[in-house]
Amino acid sequence: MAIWNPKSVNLRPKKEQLKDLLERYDKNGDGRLSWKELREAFRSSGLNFSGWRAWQALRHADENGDGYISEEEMGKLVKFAKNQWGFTAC
Ligand SMILES: [Ca+2]
Ligand SMILES: [Ca+2]
Repeated sequence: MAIWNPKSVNLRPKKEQLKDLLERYDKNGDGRLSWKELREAFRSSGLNFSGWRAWQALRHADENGDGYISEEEMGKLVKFAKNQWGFTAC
């Protein structure tokens, strides 16, 4: 299932949707997305250069600089993906 659906760019992600997205890709269940998990998320959505994109998105959205995307930072991540690549999560 493609959840970074480019056809629904006008929709604004809701809090529950962000949480759902996080849980979907949080493979080790620590409640946050690592670069590896982010890379997998992009790759499974069919994006090229998923590793590079994951790094870009992480660097942009990781506000507290811990190297992970938390639930609070998901909004920024999704916004970044939308603005940069026209992808949206919902
Ligand atoms: Ca995780
Ligand atoms: Ca963070």
